[in-house]
Amino acid sequence: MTQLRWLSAGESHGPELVATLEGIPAGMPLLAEDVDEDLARRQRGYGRGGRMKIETDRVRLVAGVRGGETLGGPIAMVIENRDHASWAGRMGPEPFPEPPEALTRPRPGHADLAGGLKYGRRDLRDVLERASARETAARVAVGAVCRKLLRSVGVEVFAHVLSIGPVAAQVSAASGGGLPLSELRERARASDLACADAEAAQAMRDAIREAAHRGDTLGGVFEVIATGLPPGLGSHVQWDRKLDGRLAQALMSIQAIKGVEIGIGFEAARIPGSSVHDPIGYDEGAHTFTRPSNRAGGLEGGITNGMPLVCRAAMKPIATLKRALPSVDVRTKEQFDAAFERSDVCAVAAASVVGEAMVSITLAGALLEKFGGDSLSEIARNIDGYLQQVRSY
Ligand code: EPS
Repeated sequence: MTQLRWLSAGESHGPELVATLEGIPAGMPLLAEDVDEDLARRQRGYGRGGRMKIETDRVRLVAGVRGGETLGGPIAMVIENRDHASWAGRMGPEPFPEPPEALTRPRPGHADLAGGLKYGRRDLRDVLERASARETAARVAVGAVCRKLLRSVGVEVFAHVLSIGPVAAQVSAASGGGLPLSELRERARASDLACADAEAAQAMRDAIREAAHRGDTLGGVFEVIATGLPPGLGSHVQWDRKLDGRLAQALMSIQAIKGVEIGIGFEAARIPGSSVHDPIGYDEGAHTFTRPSNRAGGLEGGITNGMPLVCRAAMKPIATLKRALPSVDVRTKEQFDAAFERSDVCAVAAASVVGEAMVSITLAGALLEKFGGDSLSEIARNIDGYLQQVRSY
């Protein structure tokens, strides 16, 4: 069994973000531009703040790739934080000549206070620098490599935004909203809010603009879909091998995500079983089982069933508010408004790209567990053999 492992490191205003990824087979074509495309998509979105005007995220592949192909060893990637240049004397590993001004007014909803208490830091910058969603650039880099592996075996992963604040798009793959998945993907790709419903996207922009005027922020819901998955990824036999549980953890670990659904999710709790479960048919010609609906979202018993995988994640509004909420200075215990430097008003479109990355990483891990080999050709052979077995079932 091949195990996919990865870690990220880096502070939001430190010199660089770093990611290492192990388990990707040898012989997979990989260029920096494959990663940069996803990094650029993570930076867009109506409602992003000033930081995205400073950064132009690009990856440097520093290990595990030679001549445009993976070697089978750990892949190491570096993304520069351009903004680091303006943090001289306040960020970086060397002792500071003068103690930098401490950030002492925690933002409600951010990691500031809980992290400060836990790690015993009185300058809350020591917490927020790592808690910041800037870290998601590293996840997107890891996800882009995993996406490349998935694509080489016919699996596509994409996301689209379903709602922002009170405004909802009138499309969904899980509820069979009508749009073919390829069109849903194309429309979402073309939208600055990753929303496939152009009319709703306009209303979302209006809502974001109004929130910005009020000094407020907005959250939303995005959906991640994976097509081309073979049946049989994940397993029912042990709790930590169930793919639905692993996907939920992967999505919930994204900064500001407060809820995850698979298939019709919470809706399944409100309607009878006969309206929830997807009937099973068989196509004699194609030697394949068929499902007229996909309310399960492609997973039964924690195992992929051959239908598209559909997950949704709910993002809370960003915790850094221009019109700050009441807070307490951790040194004096006096009541003050929370700290504000700058912030995004809405980052749901960006989070949807991070969602794609986290789903891609999870699926690549499950794929390698089932078909793992040391080279891409070995994996392709293993998949072919298994699919023959499935067809003759
Ligand atoms: C982000 C970079 C951050 C924030 C945002 C996401 O940069 P800065 O803190 O320098 O403005 O814009 O992070 C948050 C909203 C947060 O609460 O941490 C990025 O690269 O996505």
